[in-house]
Order: sequence, then structure tokens, then C-alpha cells
Amino acid sequence: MSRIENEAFASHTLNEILTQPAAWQAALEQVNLNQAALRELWSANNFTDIIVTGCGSTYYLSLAVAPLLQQQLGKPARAVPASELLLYPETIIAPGSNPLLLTISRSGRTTETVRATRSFKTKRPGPVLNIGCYPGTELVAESALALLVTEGQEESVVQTRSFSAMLVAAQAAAALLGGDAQLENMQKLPALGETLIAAQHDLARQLGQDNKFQRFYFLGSGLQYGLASEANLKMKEMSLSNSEAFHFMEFRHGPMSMVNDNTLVVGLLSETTRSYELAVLREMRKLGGKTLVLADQSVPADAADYQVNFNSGLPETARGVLYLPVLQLLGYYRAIANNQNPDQPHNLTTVIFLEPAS
Ligand code: F1P
Repeated sequence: MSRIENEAFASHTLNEILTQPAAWQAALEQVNLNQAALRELWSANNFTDIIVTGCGSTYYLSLAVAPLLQQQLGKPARAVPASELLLYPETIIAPGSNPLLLTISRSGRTTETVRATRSFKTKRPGPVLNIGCYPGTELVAESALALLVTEGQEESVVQTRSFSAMLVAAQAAAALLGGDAQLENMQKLPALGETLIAAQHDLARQLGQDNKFQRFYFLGSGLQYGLASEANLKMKEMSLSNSEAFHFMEFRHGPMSMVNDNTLVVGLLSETTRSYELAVLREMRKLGGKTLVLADQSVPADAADYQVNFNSGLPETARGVLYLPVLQLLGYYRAIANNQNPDQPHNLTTVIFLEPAS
């Protein structure tokens, strides 16, 4: 076995990161199998808006999915943590509205998400849609339709393969319901992912293990902000590093004060607003930071010390998942460099169960 295969054999987190494209294929098949049920749910209920909810990684997944749903379906869509929907429903469910609730949960068992769903159903009669990885759970029981990508199941506490598989399912469902012709082109994603992981694994390892970098900032806007937030959580959960996520243009408004020679600024570049985003990256390089840019097409060297290009030809609404493998590997290798075990992240458990409501 190669050195990389040896490591994957030793760590289930690394193995799950490296094998995730197969779960993307399964996610596409799951949406395809449920086409009629998805169309029926969306067309039969005259929804006024969409609320997307989850916890931790799946809240960040909700942040990536909500703008996509609004763009594809033409209805207001908002991502909220399940705890907010549970505790402050009046700030989220608009009077007279008929929202579609989309719950996202790897386990389908997180107490906040289950309770928020049950509470929501006492206020609104509409069917609930769920995306997850495990059948027979409390959330599946509360849902009219569940898109379950069982190939996304993982031993890891931190979400990697499960997260990207659920993202592909959500993007494919949005494309289906929005009548987006790109759904067919999304079939290319698994092969693109395999190629990307093979080509960029060493760069992710090199940057993850470079102890010059002590501060990490993940920048993303629009559909990419949720993914930047997830990349940040991977870095924190696995390696206990100083890291934060920001909307691209927000970084100038104070947080850039933290940029120094030990900083890696990671840009999840869009194609539609790249000129604004490249300007931010150029400025951060002038402040002494190094930049890693992830983009579909190559960017000028004066903005990127390091870059990863997907060359997918897919629009942003169809290829968000391609940002993830390198960023997951970056967090994984920084964890190793920090003598942390990514398979046993500090203080964390796979599911957060809360005591029975008092
Ligand atoms: C939500 C979650 C994960 C986190 C950890 C604890 O789980 O917060 O995002 O990584 O595993 O649980 P789920 O509702 O998506 O199963």
C-alpha cells in the first residue's frame, strides 16, 4: 500500500475523507430515486418560504443550502440553528407564513433538531423534509420525506463524508425542483472529486503540516460562506487551532487586524464576484499573510500563494462540494501536526443528546 493508503488504513477520518466521492454518487442516486416525491411535496403545499435547520456542521450546511434554495426556487430561504428555531420560533416563523422546514442531520437524533421539528409541527401543518444518513431515527419519523445517504455514514465524530454527501443531495434536490439543467452535469462530481483528491492531497498535507501557519481564516461569500464556516469548524474540531470564518468583504472590517506572517487566509472563491474577492486576497498578502485560493478557474499569482483549481465548468449552484476535500485534509493534517488525534477530537461526541426538557 502507498504511504497515503497506509495512513488512511490507520485513520477512519482520513479514510472517510478520501472515499467521499462514492457517497456523492449515492446522494445523486437518492435524489433521482425520490424525484416524484420531491416534486409532489414542493408543488402540493404552496409554501411561502423555506427554513433550513441543523446543528454544528449541519447548521453550516444549512447556511450553504438556504441561499441556493432561494436562488433555485424563488422563495425566501433562511438557515437557522435548531436551538434558535426551538427557543425563539416567533423570530423565525413569520405570521401567516407556510414555510417548508428542511432539517439536516447526519444522525437524525440530535435533541435540539428533533425538538425544534416537533415544536414547529405544532405551529405549522406542512410536511417536513429531512436530509440525513441514518434510517429509523426520530427525525425520519417526523418527516414526510427523508433523503437518506447511508453511504455518508461514518465512524468519525467530525463530519466529512457525511457532510459532503448531504450537501450533494441538497444541491441536487434544489436543481431538480428548480428545473435546473445542471442536474445532469452534477453527475460529473464524483469523478471530479476523485481527481481533485488525488491531485491535491499532498498540497493539503504540506500546508497542514507547515507550522509557520498559526492563524487560519476561511473566507467565503454567498453559497460559499456556509462552506467556509464548515472548513473553520473542521480546523477547530480536529486541530484545536486559532481559526475563524468570515464573509469575504467582511474580513476588512476589523478581523484583518489579526493578519500577520503566521497567517494563512483561505479563499473559497466564487466566479461571479471573484474580482472583489481577489482584491481582498491581494490586500492580505500585502499585510504579510499567505493565501490559499480554491476556485474553479485559475487565479493570478499575485492573489494566491497556493491555489486549487477544480476546472469543473459547473456553476456555483452545482459544485460547492468540490471546495471540501482539500479543506478537510488541511484540518486533518494540522491536527496530526498538533499531536491531536482527528479520530478522537477533544471534548466532542458524535451526537449531542440533551436531558429531557425540564
Ligand atoms: C450535529 C453535530 C455535528 C458535530 C458533532 C455533534 O449532528 O453538532 O455537527 O460535528 O458530531 O453533532 P447531526 O445532527 O448532524 O447528527
